[in-house]
Amino acid sequence: MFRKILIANRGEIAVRVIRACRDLGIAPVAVFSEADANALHVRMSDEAYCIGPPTSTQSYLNIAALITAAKKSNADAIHPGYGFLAENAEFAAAVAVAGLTFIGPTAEAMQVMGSKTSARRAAIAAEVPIVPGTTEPLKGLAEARDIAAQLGYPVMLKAAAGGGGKGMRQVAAEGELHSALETVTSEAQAAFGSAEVYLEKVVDRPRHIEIQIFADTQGHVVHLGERECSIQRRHQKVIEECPSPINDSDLRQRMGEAAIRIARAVNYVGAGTVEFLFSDVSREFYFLEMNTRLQVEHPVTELVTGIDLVREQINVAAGAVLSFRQEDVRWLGAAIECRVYAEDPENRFFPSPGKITFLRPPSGPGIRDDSGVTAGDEVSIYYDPMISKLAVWGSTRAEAIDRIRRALDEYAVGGIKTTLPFFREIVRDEEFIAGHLDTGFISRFNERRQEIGPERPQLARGAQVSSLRQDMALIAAALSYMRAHREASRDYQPRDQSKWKLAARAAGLNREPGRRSERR
Ligand code: MV4
Repeated sequence: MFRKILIANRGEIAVRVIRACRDLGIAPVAVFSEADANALHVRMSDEAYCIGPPTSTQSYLNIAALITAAKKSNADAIHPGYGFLAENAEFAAAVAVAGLTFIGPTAEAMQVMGSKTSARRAAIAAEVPIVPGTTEPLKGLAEARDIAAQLGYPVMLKAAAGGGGKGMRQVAAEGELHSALETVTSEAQAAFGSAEVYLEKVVDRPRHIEIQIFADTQGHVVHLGERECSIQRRHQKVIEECPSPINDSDLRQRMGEAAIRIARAVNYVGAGTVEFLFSDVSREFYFLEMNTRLQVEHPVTELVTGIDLVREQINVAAGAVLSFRQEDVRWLGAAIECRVYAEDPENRFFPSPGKITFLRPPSGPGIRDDSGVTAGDEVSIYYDPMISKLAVWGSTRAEAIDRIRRALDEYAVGGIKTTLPFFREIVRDEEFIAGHLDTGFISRFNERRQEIGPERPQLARGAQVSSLRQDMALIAAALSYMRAHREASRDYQPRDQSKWKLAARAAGLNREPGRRSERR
């Protein structure tokens, strides 16, 4: 087993990997940019190395600086987390060349899955259904026209080096094909350094359902069931669940076996996720892409299967056999996760950097909060503004929804805007409760919201609360706290607070403070 693991990441996922290291008795080594010198993941490690200026390209994406830190610390292995270099084959190869273990699949498996066209060819070889379309790069407009006509419009143009919704465009009719092809081709070249583009037929209102797989170096490959990730905003997942509300054990088995065949086709090792589009109408699923990393939403699978995916990643990377077999995997109850962002949902999800002045995460039965921050921390503009993942477990989906409602109401963050109020509305939405989830969920939800209007009608959407009113609310909250505290206390308290009361009454604050105020 490893003695020391360097974590080439930051934020909540670095904290998650540190926790797995502690559970295994392995010393975690942190790295940090100049902006993160005081970050939680640094404070939680025994040892930490500065790897450069705040900009990601100069720090968390700096392969040479990371390898230098790993060597200096005498680490045996590197865990990449997700994002940054997690799916970078060059990094995986550089780690191996430095004589260290990369906690993840081989560079070769990453390369095959990195190109969406070669991933589609791998799926065909594994006899897994893919979305109808091409598996070789398009050679030009004439070929694109022929194939699109065969597939039938609408079609989707996608960049082979893209993925996760980056570099794709829907084409409704042949008249739009020429300009769409030019746009996607030049965007692909600019964004990914590859102009390769392919075609897919559009799946109408699909669900995004993905299968967690796990493989060891001795040829054991298992699946841990599905996650439903259809609720997305601008191709970013917002809420994830396990199991999918449309799950039945037959579908799970068929998708799970398909995912295992794909993993075997590329000699996969470690944790991986096979994404499918699923049509409620036909109940067919189609391979979309494979993510060769631990995913943000892994906690919902952990809550339902009871398996620690990060610990298993480390075990497998150290050469151990998987600690469980397929028949040991049991799915119990339901889990739901919300990604909490430092963004203002009342202002088009604009980033809300700044100091977290107050933080009270929820707790209690079935609650898990994977956070990368504490009170007093600064949310900077340099990185993804996700500050935590709130995940809950319940014995049924209905119980999980009750718990996540309660947990979201308990969750209090001061100093910055967060997406918590947005989630409080979603988890009360009828369509969400009914499990009617597909790619159009968020836009339909936003339409419903506009019809109903804001939750608190006295405060129009986007309206600013003056700083005076905020201060008044703070004083009122303090007064209410003092009163409650005095009433609960056995100690004698002179009832001589009249100056405060008078001042509060004069200020028109003789009311209960709003219980959902985000600012404290
Ligand atoms: C699609 C699609 C419909 N047909 N491909 C791919 C990456 C993902 N983030 C969005 N992707 C889609 N690919 C074909 N052939 C629809 C989407 C899609 C989507 C998929 C799942 C969940 C939300 C989505 C929102 C917009 C588009």
